[in-house]
Amino acid sequence: MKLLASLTSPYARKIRIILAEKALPFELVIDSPWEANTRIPSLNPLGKVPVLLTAEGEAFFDSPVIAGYLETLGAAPALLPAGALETVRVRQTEALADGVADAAVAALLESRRPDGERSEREIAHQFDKVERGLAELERRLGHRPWFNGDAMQLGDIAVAVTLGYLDLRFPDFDWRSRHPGLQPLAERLFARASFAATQAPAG
Ligand SMILES: N[C@@H](CCC(=O)N[C@@H](CS)C(=O)NCC(=O)O)C(=O)O
Repeated sequence: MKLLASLTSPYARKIRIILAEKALPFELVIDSPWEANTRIPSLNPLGKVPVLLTAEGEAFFDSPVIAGYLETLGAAPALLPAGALETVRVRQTEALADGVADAAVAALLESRRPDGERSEREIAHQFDKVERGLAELERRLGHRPWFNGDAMQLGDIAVAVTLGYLDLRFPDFDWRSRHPGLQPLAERLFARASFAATQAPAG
């Protein structure tokens, strides 16, 4: 099994963490869709990482689909519950966390546009999504240790990965003081070996 990923993608990090938590062997192939010689568009027509290549040569994308595939391999710990409705609820947490990451990525790309092309209005529009998304995640978590069920699941991983991405790209945003209710869960997950081993390189 091969995972094509960039080292800074939050979606790819989510998958690397799942692979580590489940101790599934895989080869990490570093590829960036922004590089001229990238293989990504030949495997994913959307031209995005991550892409998972199975041992049989099947390509899976995007990250929620890859997470679903990895669950079918049956390796412990289960990161999705047995029940269909409970699974939808975990997927909702994941979708909200991924959506916050989508908005943060869009804000970053906009902020990197040259002077005269950059829209501060667009950046603010994306940060409204980040802010609303984090507020809703904080509300949903309340004082519980996990978003869904009584053990770490896919939703918890997705949320912590998104918060880690905000630390990487927007350290001044300071989600900890804006949404302190998310901090205990995030710090617990950041301390896990799977998170430590997949931290993005600085820069
Ligand atoms: N929904 C996708 C998002 C993947 C994504 O946006 N990846 C970014 C890197 S963080 C990418 O490859 N962008 C290249 C592009 O949009 O052309 C997923 O969950 O896998």
